[in-house]
Order: sequence, then structure tokens, then C-alpha cells
Amino acid sequence: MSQKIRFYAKLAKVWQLSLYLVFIPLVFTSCSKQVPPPEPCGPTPTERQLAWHQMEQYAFIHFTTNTFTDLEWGYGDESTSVFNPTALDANQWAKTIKEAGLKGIILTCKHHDGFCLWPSEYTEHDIANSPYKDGNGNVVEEVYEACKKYDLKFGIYLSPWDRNHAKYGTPEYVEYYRNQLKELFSKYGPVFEMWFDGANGGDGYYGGANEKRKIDGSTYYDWPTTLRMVREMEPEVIFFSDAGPDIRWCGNERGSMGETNWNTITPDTLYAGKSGITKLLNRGSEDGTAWIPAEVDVSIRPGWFYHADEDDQVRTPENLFKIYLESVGRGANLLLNIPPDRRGLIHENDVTSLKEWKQMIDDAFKTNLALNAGVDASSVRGKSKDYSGPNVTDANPETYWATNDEELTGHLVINLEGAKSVNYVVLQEYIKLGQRVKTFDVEALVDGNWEIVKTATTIGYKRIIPVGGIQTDKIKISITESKACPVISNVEVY
Ligand code: FUL
Repeated sequence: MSQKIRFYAKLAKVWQLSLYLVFIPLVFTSCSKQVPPPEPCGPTPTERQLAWHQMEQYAFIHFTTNTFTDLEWGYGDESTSVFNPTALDANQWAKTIKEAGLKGIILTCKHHDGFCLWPSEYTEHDIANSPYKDGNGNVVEEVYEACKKYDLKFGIYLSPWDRNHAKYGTPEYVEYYRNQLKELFSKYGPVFEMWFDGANGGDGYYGGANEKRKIDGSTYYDWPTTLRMVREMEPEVIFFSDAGPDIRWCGNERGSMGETNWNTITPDTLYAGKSGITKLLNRGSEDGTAWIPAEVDVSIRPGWFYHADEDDQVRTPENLFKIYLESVGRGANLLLNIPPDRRGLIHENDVTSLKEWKQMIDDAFKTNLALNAGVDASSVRGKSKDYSGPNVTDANPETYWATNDEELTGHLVINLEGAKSVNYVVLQEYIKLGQRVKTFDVEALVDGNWEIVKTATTIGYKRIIPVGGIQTDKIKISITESKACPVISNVEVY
């Protein structure tokens, strides 16, 4: 064969091959009918909100001069010399918190009394003027480093209300507050959450004025400018305030989210801290215009700060477990306050309670009886495998069961392979497509009959339904009302 012929033969082969490469996939995609996923329903979470949902629970640390003066709200006239922890060990805090299964720490870098736990360039009312480490200490840094060591996320609480500062109530104070945020955010990061306290204005020391100062919470701080400034320094930070913008308060400090919990709410009350909205915050609103999920903040002791006379009032593991079910189990995140004592350590009673609580959670959610279980769905979106029932038991949060758009009800039957004693059913919606379910029943097959064990409302990121040790070999989840076709990503049975 001449060289020319060989060359043309080769060219033809390459041509043939490229035809295959281009056309075969085309033929395949047009044959396997793709059923489009459901459209999102209402507001949906941002990437950073999704990451926050996955944290589920983390710790609050309240620590300042109050710890040494036995107060909850320092007046602002406390001498910096009172702050003198004798054995402070931030690693003990982080270790205790990590072992309790919590995922981060939010530290009160400054509470309402104005004392700063780091040496601030902008005030003398700080740790640099305390006896702690002869004025060379920095609790913010110690906690930040301990978080890194124990793989915990770090968060900042910086009280907007400052009862020490002479200029509180004037624009100069807002500048001071922003300077402190710059100080903190330029030194410490990443910061997963920034906590803006709703308590604002009242009586205080105010540089010796000893008077009452009122501010208009909705305008004084000019929050949009402050938040923009912080966001520029820390793009992934989640902002907490009573009403958002990223996450909202749950409306009480008892550790209890509403049984109905919509992640959506209309933020017309943003920053204002108006009264009368606590019920709304506790439940959210079905037709809310923004995704602003709730955080449940609660203390392990009666106070937010340590008081020796509350050593025997530390919440029991059982009580903490109830709180877990009523916060994380109702689709909110839990922010559990654990205040260090005057030594600068988490007290032994708190450590014991936390350990036993963690054990209770581990025991209760040890063996998922539904993992890879067979699932029969009442119907499947476009009869496609992509949306079939077993997607809820495959432990993959990215797969889900969905129905056709017009079907707003439907059920899943989870086959447990033999009679089992069931205590909890865990449900999750695929919230990337919004929150949808309005009402549902959990049923159990008992002696051949379906029994409704619980009629409930919302699901959201996570819902844990206690079912009290029922004996059954099949669990049915019946969606009885939904804003759009149900999209369930996960069902676990314990
Ligand atoms: C409230 C504050 O007034 C309390 O002292 C505490 O910090 C709590 C978490 O928030 O608004």
C-alpha cells in the first residue's frame, strides 16, 4: 500500500471513531427519558445556610466580669481587676464541648457590661488591664486556638449594647463597635457565626454618667452597613439576630422550638426586636418570603453566666435530651450555653451531665433499622428511578423520593425485615428545593393493622418523632398535606 493510501485509511478511521464518540452518547441521552426534578418551592437556603443546618448543635460560652461579680448583666462600672480566672484552660472547654458532640463555640467576646476578653486597641476596659496573666492574656485567642486544636468552628458574640462606654447612644459608639468588629474579624477566622444580641439600651454606667439611655434599635446601629462590612471580611459568616438576616431567634430561652417550624419568615421585623413576635419566631410562617431558619439558645444552668449557687441546678442529661428532641428534632439548631466558672474551667457537674447526655443520644440513635431497607412508595415522579422510594434509605442526602407535581399527598412504607421495637423516626426534606410538607402521619403496622402513632406538621431539615418503643415490622410515612409535591431525602428508624 502506498503511503498516501495508508494515510487516507488512517484518516477515515479517525473520522469514524469521532463519529462514534459524538453520536453514541447523544443516542443514549435521547433514549433514557430524563424526568426533570421538581422546581424549588418558595425560598430556599443559601450554601452557607445549608452548611449551618448541617452543624445541628454547638456551644455558647458566657464568660466575663459577671463570672466574678455573680451578675447576669454587669452595670458597666466593674473594675477590670475583678477578672482573674486562676486556672483557665480553653482546651478543657473545647475538649468537653467536642466530646459532647457539639460542633463549635460562640464566645461572648464582650457582653453588655463592655469588658473585652481580648486586648482591644479601642478601650481600656479590657483584659489587658486585668490581673489575668498580668495583663498579657487574651481569652478570645485562647478559645480560637482551642477550637482549631479540637476541630470546632469558632463564632463571635459582641454585644451591641455597651453599659460601660461613655458614648453609647451616639454615632461615635457605633464607630467604636465597628472598629472592634474589624479588630476581631481581621485577626480571627474563619468565623462561622456572628451573634447580634437583641438587648439594647437601658440604664448603665456609661463612662460615669450613670443614667438611662434609649436607642431606636431599628435605626441606631445602621445594621446593613455593619453587616456589609463584616461580610466583606468574612464572606461565609452566618448572622444571627432576633429576626435574621441569616438565622433567627426561636422566640424563647427554654430550649423549645415550635412543633410547627417553618424555615421561612417575612423579615419585616428585621433588627427592630419588636415585642409580640416571639410566637411567630417560634413557628416561622408557611408563606414567609425569606429562608431564615431558627436557632434555639438555652443555658445548661438557670443563668447564662456561672454562679456557684447554681452548681446543683445543672440540667440533667434527660432534660438536655428533651431539649435536643425539641430543637434539633424540630428542625432548628441548638446553641447550648456552658458557662465556665471562676477558675476558668467548665465545672465538673456540667461535664458529667454533658457526657451522659451524649451517651443518651448515641444510645438512642445507634442502629438505623431503616438503613438500605426496602421502601414502597405510593407513586414515584415520572415513574423514574431517580425519585424512587429507596432513595430515602440509601444514606445519601443528595437523593430523594418525589411525586409528580400535581400529587401533593403520598406515602412511603419502610420494610424493617421482621418485628422491631421502634423508638424514633427521623425524617428529612430535601431543603435545597424548599420546605414543603404541611402535615403528615407516622403509622406503624401492628397485628396487621395500620395504627397512626403521630400526626405532625412540618419536617424541614430534620424532624425526630418519638414513637415510644412500638413493636412493628413496617413504618408508613403518609404526607397528608404539602405546599408542592413532597421531596423527602431521608428516613431513619431507631
Ligand atoms: C440575651 C442577653 O441579654 C443575655 O444576657 C444572654 O447573653 C442571652 C444569650 O441573650 O439577650
